[in-house]
Amino acid sequence: MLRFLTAGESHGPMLSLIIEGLPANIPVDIGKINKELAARQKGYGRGGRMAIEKDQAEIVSGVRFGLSIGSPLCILMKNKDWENWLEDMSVLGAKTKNRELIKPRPGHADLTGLWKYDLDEARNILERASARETAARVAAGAVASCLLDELGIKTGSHVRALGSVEIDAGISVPVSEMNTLARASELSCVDKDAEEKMRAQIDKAKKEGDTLGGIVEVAAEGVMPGLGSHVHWDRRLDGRLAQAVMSIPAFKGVGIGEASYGALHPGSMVHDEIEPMGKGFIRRKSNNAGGLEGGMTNGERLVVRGCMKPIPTLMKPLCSVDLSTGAAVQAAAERSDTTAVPAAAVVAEAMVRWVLAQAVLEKFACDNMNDLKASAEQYKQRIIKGGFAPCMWSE
Ligand code: EPS
Repeated sequence: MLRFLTAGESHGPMLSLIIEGLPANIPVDIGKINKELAARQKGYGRGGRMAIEKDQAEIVSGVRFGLSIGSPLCILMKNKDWENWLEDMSVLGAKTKNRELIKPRPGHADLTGLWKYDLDEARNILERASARETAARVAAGAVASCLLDELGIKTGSHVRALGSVEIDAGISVPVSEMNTLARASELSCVDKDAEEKMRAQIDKAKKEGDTLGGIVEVAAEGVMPGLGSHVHWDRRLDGRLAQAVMSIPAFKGVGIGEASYGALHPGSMVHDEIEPMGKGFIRRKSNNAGGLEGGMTNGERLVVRGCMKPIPTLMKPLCSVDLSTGAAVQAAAERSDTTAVPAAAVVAEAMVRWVLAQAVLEKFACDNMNDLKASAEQYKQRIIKGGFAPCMWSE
């Protein structure tokens, strides 16, 4: 079983990641991991923290001479900001009263967290609920992509909406170009007109002490049919992708393919008709299902969208209660981002990569990359010989 754990507080010494279940002989590209970490850090609308950090992964186990060795892979990422928090985030030192959080922010984990964890102030909750943890997830997703690359599975991500601005609905970018285009944009937006409008909304929100959410899209191509399964609820890949993406801080909705279009139109306008292509291949006339039917990948492009709410730390704070006096006050405000939607696209892509790598290893359970490739190739050849293969394999 492929799994990962992360540890680390936002202003603690470092983030750590342990990945278990990775097959041997996967080329682990540290350059790729650091590139993804850098992509997560950028984005117009970020706050002061990203000017302090330069997220870098240090691989300390599980890799030898650039290849995974099948043992747990451990990555450490230092928080540069830690040196500004030495006393207030001390691991074993005496408790300080600085930076206590007693005015919980609506929309954040603060209030419920302190009830649940028996606290009188919410700093401990903020520290772990912070989206800082997503840096470790991005590293995990980058390692997963080292495996997916070997099988020809490519992913990409971009921002579809930010604030009330949406990109032109007709825009469809090939996965092979998606990250080149999106990452050349400060807002990970492939539509220049929309990008300018998004930027103006961010400027306005910042001036007003407000924050903005948005919609991100992740796509994958080269995904073989048959990942996931229809046979049980927790094996359906759409459900597992939704859980993974929904677990990103501030995400409140996930859709596969044209999810809301499908809900509002009749079946005749929604389902993706099947047609013969000749030479033993078949194709679809559309891809509203986003590459998933019956909880399984179907060989079409995989499309996952996630809706992110605005960040709950507002510089013009909302109503709250002072937990030391019970008085009505304004919620706590401290350094934060006006929006982190572009970063969230990178994080969502990491989570999709992770779930795909898990699903691949469930379908082709192997301890090393050569066996895995051979097993995937045998599966492909068996389907092609059957005479009705997906068009992704037609060349
Ligand atoms: C983040 C680090 C945080 C915020 C943001 C994301 O840094 P700090 O809290 O020190 O300013 O920039 O976190 C949140 C918006 C949040 O709600 O926690 C990061 O590394 O992505």
